[in-house]
Amino acid sequence: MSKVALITGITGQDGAYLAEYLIKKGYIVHGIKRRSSMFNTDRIDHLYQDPHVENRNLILHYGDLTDSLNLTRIIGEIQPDEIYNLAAMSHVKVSFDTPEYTANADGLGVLRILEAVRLLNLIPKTRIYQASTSELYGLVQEVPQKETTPFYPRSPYAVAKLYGYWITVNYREAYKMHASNGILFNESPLRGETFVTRKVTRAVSRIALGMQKKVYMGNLSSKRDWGHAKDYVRAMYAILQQDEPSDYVIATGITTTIRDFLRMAFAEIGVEIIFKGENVNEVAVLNYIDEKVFIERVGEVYLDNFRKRIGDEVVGVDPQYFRPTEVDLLIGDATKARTRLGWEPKYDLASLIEDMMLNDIKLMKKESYLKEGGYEVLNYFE
Ligand code: F7E
Repeated sequence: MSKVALITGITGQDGAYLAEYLIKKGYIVHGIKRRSSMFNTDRIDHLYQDPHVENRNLILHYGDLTDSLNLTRIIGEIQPDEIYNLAAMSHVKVSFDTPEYTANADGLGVLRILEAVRLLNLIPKTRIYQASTSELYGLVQEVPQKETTPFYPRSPYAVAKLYGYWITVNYREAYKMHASNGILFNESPLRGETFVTRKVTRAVSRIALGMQKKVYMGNLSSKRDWGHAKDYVRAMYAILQQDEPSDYVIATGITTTIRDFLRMAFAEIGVEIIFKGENVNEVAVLNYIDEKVFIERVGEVYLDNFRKRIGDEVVGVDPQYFRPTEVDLLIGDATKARTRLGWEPKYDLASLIEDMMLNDIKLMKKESYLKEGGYEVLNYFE
């Protein structure tokens, strides 16, 4: 008998990687997606199966973390062995504009899942993974951050996630649930376009192809510990395979500024940028092209135009991207995950950026119609 998993947030970055990973392990994967008037399943289209296919291993349900009846019905019907709660309003800046919805989905949504499992008498069967976040550390109380580091959330998003974290711990202790938190620090080519890493790799690709002149950023000095979501979904799975539930930090242990991330993304296509000025007047200027690398990564046809841009400003600062309260520094210590789960990341920051840049150059070429070619079938783990 195949194991059954339920993934909330299956259409998101981590949901898509996890779905593919679990299907490859022989699971039947159910996913919850929100109804939208536009298609919102791009990231899992390669896994999609027509409802008329027999013995499907991917089944999607409409639902929402704000709807208890819906969640309880789905969990009751499919009786999952494992639930991965990855759904959330996940944009930190947007959470300042939609704080009540964020609290409802990201905080109470966790309670709804835990309660559904309890009320349906599924505690002995169903294991739960709660997607907690490095944003919980906020105004960091310790460097690097580990499982015992006190939390100090700095956004409505992180405050809602704090409730999600503690209600998971509370249900574990009160009702002996196999419920665990993963405190993750993660990115990938599937990252939404408005998060900083993807915004950068997308913009650098568009600048290289002549589709965009400049990118406007927020706080260039904040530091993040970025790892590849592909590595991180392996940790989620491993957490639920443990005999005892527990909470784990999953991180690379390396922290980098947004400024350096920009430098590295440009370097990936053989381009050197130089930062000048300070605060809102800070800019980055195109300084040098290693033409051999540019041709290899971007293509010879784009070089002439790009050469003319040496000396141009390609990065500026726009205060609209500043946050009312910022998280300045995140760096995780994943020693517990390494020792107890045997988890090791395969990607470092350079290979993560390489993966993101290759993907975005390809995507942007398609978008600009400068290169022909149909959509490729993606297999993230091949
Ligand atoms: O910002 C700075 C920004 O929006 C990272 C979510 O997935 O990861 C994410 O939260 C940093 C911040 O992600 C821009 O001020 C500068 O310091 O990519 P982000 P986040 O806030 O770290 C954690 C793990 C989660 O759980 C969250 O759900 O970059 N920054 N300039 C910028 N950020 C954005 N978005 N755009 C800029 O132009």
